[in-house]
Amino acid sequence: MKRSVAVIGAGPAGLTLANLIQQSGIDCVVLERASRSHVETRARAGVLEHRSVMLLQSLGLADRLLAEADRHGTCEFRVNGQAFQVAFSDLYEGRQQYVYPQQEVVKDLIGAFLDAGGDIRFSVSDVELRNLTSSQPSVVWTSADGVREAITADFVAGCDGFHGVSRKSIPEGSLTEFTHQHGIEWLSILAEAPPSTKAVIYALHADGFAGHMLRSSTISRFYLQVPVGTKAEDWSDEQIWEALHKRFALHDSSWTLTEGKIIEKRVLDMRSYVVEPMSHGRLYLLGDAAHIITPVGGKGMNLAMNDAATFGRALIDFYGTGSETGLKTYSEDCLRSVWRAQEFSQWMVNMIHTDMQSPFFGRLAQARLEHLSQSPAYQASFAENYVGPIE
Ligand code: RFL
Repeated sequence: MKRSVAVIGAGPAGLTLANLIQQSGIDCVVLERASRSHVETRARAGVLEHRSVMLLQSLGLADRLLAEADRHGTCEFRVNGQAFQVAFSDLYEGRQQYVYPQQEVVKDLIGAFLDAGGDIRFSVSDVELRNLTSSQPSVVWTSADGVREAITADFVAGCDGFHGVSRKSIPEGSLTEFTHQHGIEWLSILAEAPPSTKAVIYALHADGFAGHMLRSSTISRFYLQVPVGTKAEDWSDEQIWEALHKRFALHDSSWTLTEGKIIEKRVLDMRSYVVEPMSHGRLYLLGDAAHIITPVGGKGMNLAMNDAATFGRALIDFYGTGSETGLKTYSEDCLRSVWRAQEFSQWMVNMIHTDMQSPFFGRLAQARLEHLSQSPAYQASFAENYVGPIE
């Protein structure tokens, strides 16, 4: 079998790329380890930046999203029992964030790709990448029926997330890894609870951070800063609700938190990671395969889609004109956005946590929040980073 591009992984990065290049007549196959139903129901991110929505719209892939997604232009911070809001959309020319669960993005992208005749192989295993520095790399895998299959391609797009096979196929010493453990842990909770707020809430409390994220009219995601080394099962549902009530509590307000059935709880690896360069021979790494970021600021899915747009444009240029310029600058172009997002996420991490390294940092967090509550210039800078680049 021969294809122009072999795409490993059907997450936001792989599926955005596959749709983008297929629309330009570049043939590809997508190899996905999980089943279709698994990837279409896996709840993760929920925030799309303006730039990601514009990309999907330009590809005709945003109809359901635009009809169903909630738009948000304000977020709320709570500190010492008092709340203040930042109207980031007003501060950034009306650009908004779109709340649309990642699994719905994935569902839309799979549907559109298959409807247009695309080829996705679900439930594959033992994917191996070979001859990556030659002009005809190959990919070998075992199909859902247990048959060993292979293709040669011009390019391999490694979109298989942090734990995938793509990055691991690059010889040791070819990449530089940048990694940072934030010294904090979050318990991530998904609950069948309607949102108790119209704006995302970030609460700084003496016991630790609490976050109320928005997902849908019936589901909410919550985060609790927990001691390092905590296991999800250490926290009963009752303890979770008690901590959320306590950390979100406001003086002088009748605001209440609506509880619901907890359907997922897990401790998040609060680590940042970037590899440079994001390519090796004819293998290009996209999304979480090349970089992971804390959920603070909601950038992960958006960076994955930006990588796909950048690589897709480079491929279209290559097949259209023979130019390799976009392929050569791919890594550098993406890394600029990646590091900008990492810097912002780190800035926010430092602002909403207590006692990360010492009580000194807790006081710095309070000072930063106070500055944000008072300074229009500081709020404008926050808005620009929170909403994300324009393009
Ligand atoms: P994905 O989504 O992990 O997709 C990779 C796909 O590759 C498959 N795969 C393989 N396929 C074939 N062979 C192999 N050997 C394979 N190994 C893996 C996997 O099954 C999967 O389908 O990576 P991609 O496309 O780079 O997308 C990245 C995003 O998923 C990720 O950055 C976000 O989910 C991060 N994230 C958030 N991002 C945001 O922008 N806003 C948020 O609010 C946000 N919240 C979150 C998040 C991630 C979370 N995680 C990972 C637990 C909240 C959570 C809880």
